[in-house]
Amino acid sequence: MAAGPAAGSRGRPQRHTLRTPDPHPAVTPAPPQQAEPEPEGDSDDSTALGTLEFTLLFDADNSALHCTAHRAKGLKPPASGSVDTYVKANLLPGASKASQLRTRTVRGTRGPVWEETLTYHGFTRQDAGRKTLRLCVCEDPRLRRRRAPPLGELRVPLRKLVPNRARSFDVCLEKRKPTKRPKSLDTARGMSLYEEEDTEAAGDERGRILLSLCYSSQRGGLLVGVLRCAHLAPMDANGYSDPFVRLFLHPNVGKRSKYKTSVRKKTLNPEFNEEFFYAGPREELAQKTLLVSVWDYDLGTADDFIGGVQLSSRAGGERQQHWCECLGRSDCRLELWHPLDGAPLQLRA
Ligand SMILES: [Ca+2]
Repeated sequence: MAAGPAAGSRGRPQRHTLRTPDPHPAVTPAPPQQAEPEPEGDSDDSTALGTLEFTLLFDADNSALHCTAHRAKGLKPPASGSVDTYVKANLLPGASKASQLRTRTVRGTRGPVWEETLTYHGFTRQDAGRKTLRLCVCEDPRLRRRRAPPLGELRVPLRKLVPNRARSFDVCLEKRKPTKRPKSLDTARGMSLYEEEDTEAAGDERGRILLSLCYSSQRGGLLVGVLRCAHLAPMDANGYSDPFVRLFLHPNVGKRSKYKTSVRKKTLNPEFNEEFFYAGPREELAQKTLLVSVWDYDLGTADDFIGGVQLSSRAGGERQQHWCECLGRSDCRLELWHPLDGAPLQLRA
């Protein structure tokens, strides 16, 4: 896939200005009848749609991207006249419900103040190097049948972020650019592919899982933590999944080998924080294979497989490192994000 910014993000009159964050942000939106002043010194097309103030923080240690939407100014009212707005965030390429976050709606003002932080969990340095954040200011569609186009949008290539340092922006909104329609609309699954313009990187479309491993010398066994998943593939018609995770340690003859987490309903970014225990000597466990699979729970029919990952001393890459480092010593807890494979898990001989 292309590592550069999303198409069309170059050479636009977009201004990313560094500013000191306001320690006492105003929290009261302007009254609806009061017109917002236009941004000063600029009345050309670049400011016609208004501006958006936001702060980005890439927390590299916790693999999280925080986007705080502060406020918009000078929004252009739609034909209907009312301005009830929220901010929608997507990571490109691969915009989908799995990577979509939104703020609450602020009603009746061209200068909405949200002061709300949206967080992408499982956001890695690799993501920062190749992803672009798209922020759209949208009308609340609740009372409208058709979804209106956004009032304006902007894009930030995330490779510019310095890890662990907050950066504030005050950027002019632009018109949504026309995008190519995909060849086939998967409407049966309700996937929001209509606004797709980029394809997801191969091997990342199933989502990822955060696992912790620790060999406990006190308890004499391996503790496996299923912490959370991120950007899971949607399997249900509503565009979401009802995920749960299965664990299987192989071979584990005569001992408990299988576990599963509880089901999290209607989410693509579930948090589990559940821990499971496999008894046995460290050297013996190190020779086994842990199969981790994520499933979409379906009432009355077979559950759908979303993706899986296999950890063992023969797995290769980070899957092998994670396993070997935690079983190579005692009482060392390591957390790591693993991308999920879409192919069903098969035990290697
Ligand atoms: Ca389901």
